[in-house]
Amino acid sequence: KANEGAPVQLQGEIFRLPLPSSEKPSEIFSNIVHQAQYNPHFLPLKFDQEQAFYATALSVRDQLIKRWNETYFHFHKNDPKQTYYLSMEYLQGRALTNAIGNLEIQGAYADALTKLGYEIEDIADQEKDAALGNGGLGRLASCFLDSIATLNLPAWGYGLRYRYGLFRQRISKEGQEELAEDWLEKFSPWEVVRHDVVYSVRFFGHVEISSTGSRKWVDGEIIQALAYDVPIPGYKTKNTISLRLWDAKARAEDFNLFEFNAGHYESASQLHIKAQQICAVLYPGDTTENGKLLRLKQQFFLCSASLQDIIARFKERRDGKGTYQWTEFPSKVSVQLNDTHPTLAIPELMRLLMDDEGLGWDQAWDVTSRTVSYTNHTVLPEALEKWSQAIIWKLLPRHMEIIEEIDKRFKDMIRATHCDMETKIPVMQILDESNPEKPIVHMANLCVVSSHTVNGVAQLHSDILKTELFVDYASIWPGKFQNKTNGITPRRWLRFCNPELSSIITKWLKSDAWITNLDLLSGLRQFADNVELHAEWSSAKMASKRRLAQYIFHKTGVSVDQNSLFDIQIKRIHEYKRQLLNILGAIYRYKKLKEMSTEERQKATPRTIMFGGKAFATYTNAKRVVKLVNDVGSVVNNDSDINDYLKIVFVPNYNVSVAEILIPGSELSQHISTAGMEASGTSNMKFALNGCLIIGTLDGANVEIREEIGEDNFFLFGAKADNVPRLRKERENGLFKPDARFEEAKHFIRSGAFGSYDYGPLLDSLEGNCGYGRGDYFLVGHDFPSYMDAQDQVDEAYKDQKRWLKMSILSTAGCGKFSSDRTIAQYAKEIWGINPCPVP
Ligand code: B1H
Repeated sequence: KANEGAPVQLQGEIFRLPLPSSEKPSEIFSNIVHQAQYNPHFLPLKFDQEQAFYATALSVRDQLIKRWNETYFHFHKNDPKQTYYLSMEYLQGRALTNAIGNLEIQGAYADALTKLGYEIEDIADQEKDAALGNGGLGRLASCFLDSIATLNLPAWGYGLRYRYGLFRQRISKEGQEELAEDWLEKFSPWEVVRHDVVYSVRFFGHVEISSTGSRKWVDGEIIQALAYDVPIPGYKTKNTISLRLWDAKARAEDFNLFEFNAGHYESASQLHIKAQQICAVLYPGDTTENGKLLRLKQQFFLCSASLQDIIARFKERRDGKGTYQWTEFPSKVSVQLNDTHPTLAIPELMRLLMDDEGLGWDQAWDVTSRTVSYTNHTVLPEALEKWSQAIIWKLLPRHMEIIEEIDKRFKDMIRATHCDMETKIPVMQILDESNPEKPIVHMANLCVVSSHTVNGVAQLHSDILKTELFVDYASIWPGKFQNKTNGITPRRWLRFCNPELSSIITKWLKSDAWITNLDLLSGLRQFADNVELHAEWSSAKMASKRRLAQYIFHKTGVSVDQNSLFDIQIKRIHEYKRQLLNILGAIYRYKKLKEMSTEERQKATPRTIMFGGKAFATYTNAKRVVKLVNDVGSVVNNDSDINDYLKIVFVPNYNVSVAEILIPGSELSQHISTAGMEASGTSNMKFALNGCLIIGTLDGANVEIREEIGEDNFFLFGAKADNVPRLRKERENGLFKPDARFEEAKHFIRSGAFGSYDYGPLLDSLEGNCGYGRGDYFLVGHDFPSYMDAQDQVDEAYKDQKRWLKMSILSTAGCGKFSSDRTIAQYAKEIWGINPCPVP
């Protein structure tokens, strides 16, 4: 009665009230002006490109938030099963062009900015990359989010909000230098802090056992996880999902005011300092014990905060009969582990279910193992995580108990039901005590035992998982293993980064439906010989090459010939990726060009060989490769005899936005890892999609790309994965006869042709007895001759531009399979069991 006549209690409904539309071109201009005036992050004295970027981004954000709220409500109302993607890395890159592209308001924003006196490209160029990832694994997570939103799937991403993302690379005389990348220097216009989404995450402490025998983890340190949400818009849909990034902060009660006022500032705010460390950097160096502990804290922080959030949301859900039973959890929730980095989600979910919710072991295990699935991204032994049991006992005592119990029950199960496998227990068990000094936990084993599904990221890689790395598990659980070949989002990696080529494709296919149905690209095959298409295709490529040449000149001062073949290798610097093979080939090319007569030289195909990529700060041989490429470049690029035929460029600070310039301008790209070592690769897909030809080994997704685009359109070389172990053995037994060209290239470096730096240790890794990191473990010497032969074929093919253009068109035409839309649709159907839930 008292409330009669009072306004309707709006509660959450407020977010659904109609707003004045700001999507009309005429209103975008005033919205940007509004943001500049009412969201004043800067003094009102100037409105230059940077201010214009922030005002524009905030105006786009308003539109995203509107769609976002609708998506929340829609999911809430429909209550579908949801997937939560847990990843320590997301390589988002820039968001502005992507957001206005996905919302299809590119033209309206361009017009509004023109009115303000700006070009939209210059404004977009102001944005800093969000580089919360190292490489392919993090970029894959970001492509997946784009596809999840576009396919209207009910799924969220969870990650960490690192203060400093992947380091900024500077190239000096010494080689690579690393600098902190301050992506939050001003602020990020895309994130929304959720002050009402906060969870306590415990570290250290001990396990208390009650009189009834129940266990509880108590004491230790409590750090709070605070949610920052980043909206992820789908393409041509209202659906806008969330990437929830956790930041760490200490509680006010842990600030000791008394101590502080006594002048003991550090001890007064100890926990605040510790909280700041957790999300300070992506991948803190883990050569020290302290570094290892911090990395483990990061992993647990992500897992604990995300699972508490997932459980809180599950408890809010209702069907017709009221709240759900715990047994229904796996039919409402799926959790995907992006590699083993979030493995602790497994014991954390067990702990929350048993110790907080009161479930027994069997029930908790049933729920957990039907909820969690695991993607493996590498078979490299050094990347398979092994944590010392001691450090887990110290940081997470209750979780270590749970891991022990999982291991014990797994072994009991083998003995009881697979007694033929008993001898395999030592390699299958989760806890490994073979070195009594340092017992360890095998995270991948814990994942395989606890997940309902395990997948690899390309067919060859998934086969290797089933027949080698996880062969024994596959014999007891053959149905557990799947393949999900990686993909890339065609929006960012073709439509937005290469608008010229996109328009041509749309024109010839008479529709832009390929943007969400990439298989339609196969329709280009019928025009592969069409001279008109050739002319358009080549002029689009020239435009992108011109833009790339300008970028290179601006960043490095090297002027490159726009008519030369643009040959690119961009990826993390790693011995297995064999940038060393590429530069040795380039050195040999240089030496031969030097030795030629002027007439002979004039017959050569001019090339610009570009490298880009970061070396992990403590990976010495990788850093030597960076230095070598730069030293070779300095000599070659200043040699007037051969300048018209060869340039070698190291593009500094390779990241997502640099890739968006390099890939459209590429004609040849190198994916030349030792066979069996690159799980998939995803840049290979981006290059091929943009009409770039590939020189590569039969490794990772190269195998499937070659199948799709046709073997005539792929420059293949090198050992096959099956033969690699035998070739290593042969090498060890002194049966390897190096090619003369290989020896010549190495001698040339040793002769000091590229300066006085001591490349001895780098070259020594190619000599001697074979073993990891020595004796040419990566088979550079074995593959060198076939690599050089394939490079000769490239030079010949490029001389026939008609043939080259045809191959280029067929590359693009064959890339339908490599859309992350296809990958995600398969995950949704075959692993997650979720269905589209489009906002009307
Ligand atoms: C991939 C990683 C990775 N595989 C450890 N594994 C890391 C391992 O910070 N760490 O400790 C970070 C990343 N990254 C890559 O995943 C594969 O090498 C690529 O071949 C693959 O395309 C990509 C996505 O599946």
